Amino acid sequence: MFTVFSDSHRFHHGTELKDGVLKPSFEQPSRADTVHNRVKQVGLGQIVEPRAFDRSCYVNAHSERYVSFLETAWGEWCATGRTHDALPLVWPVRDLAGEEVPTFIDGKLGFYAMDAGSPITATTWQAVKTSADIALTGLALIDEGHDSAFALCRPPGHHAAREYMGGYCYLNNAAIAAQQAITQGAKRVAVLDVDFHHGNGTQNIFYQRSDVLFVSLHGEPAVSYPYFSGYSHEVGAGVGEGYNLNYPLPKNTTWESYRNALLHACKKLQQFAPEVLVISLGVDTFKDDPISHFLLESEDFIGIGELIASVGCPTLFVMEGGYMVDEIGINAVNVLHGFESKRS
Ligand code: SP5
Ligand code: ZN
Repeated sequence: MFTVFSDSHRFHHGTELKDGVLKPSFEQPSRADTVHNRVKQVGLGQIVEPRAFDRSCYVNAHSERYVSFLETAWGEWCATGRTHDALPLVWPVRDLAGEEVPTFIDGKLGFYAMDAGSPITATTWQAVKTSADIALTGLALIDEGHDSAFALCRPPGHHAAREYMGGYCYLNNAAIAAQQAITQGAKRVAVLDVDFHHGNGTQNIFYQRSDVLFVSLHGEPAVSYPYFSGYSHEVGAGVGEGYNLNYPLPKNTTWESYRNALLHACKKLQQFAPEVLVISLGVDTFKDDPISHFLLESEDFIGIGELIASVGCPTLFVMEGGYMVDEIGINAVNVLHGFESKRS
């Protein structure tokens, strides 16, 4: 399997409020390097650089004004004399839900964010743009006839919605790739999200669409970030009703029940028969992940890949979460090996 990777992810290096203090984010550059090293170590296949894509490829999954915001936010922040990471501190919740976009950067940051988990630094946009281009390059490889590809994206994307960032995410890499497949003529595309966290951004982007099926397995919202989405009654709206499928799972979920849910999800995906399947590949379902509470073992990730292979369509793997443990490389590549074992 081809892997798409770039060192440009190192342009993004954020901070996060932890235990009352700003500290380096769980979403660290070492994450992508750990996965990259594992891909090299096991000889998964050729590693290629991303191609460059036009910003119009990000619009449709996101709004024009949101993409512009990401491009210009740091400059506007600096113009106020600040040099530390830009973070929002006020949000348009419920009756504060303004339709007007503030002109001052502090207001814009809140308008275009769901939480304070996505800091913007001087070079964040370079990393964010390259991460989306990695997913788009992976899709191009599949268009060119490869059965699968691994887009080793960082920063991750699945919490980023049409008009907001959050949860370490800025552009929704998986959604941008899925939308690109549709733009290029695919009639049906599916996104399967196996990150520990609900892919609220991907759900938001495709909620009213029947051409993109979104399926997510994740920690139940009552006790799991992002808390405000991921219930099974969220089934899509309008023509999209029935094309959004959530599998919330309880704390301490082990492989046996995870596997049952994934089997069910894969049957649904097979019935939909997508022309391309995009996997939001988070490995924060691992038992030792520092911010999650499932109990998967490293070998269970092979099983995830085997089940995904059973769907039987061209598959783009897009890297999402998985934090601060050496095993993220082993676990991510185990999924890819499990997949390949059933396909080649
Ligand atoms: C892409 C992805 O996996 N994003 C996850 C965003 C999670 N953000 C919330 C982090 C909360 C950290 N809480 C620390 C608990 C330590 N025991
Ligand atoms: Zn996650």
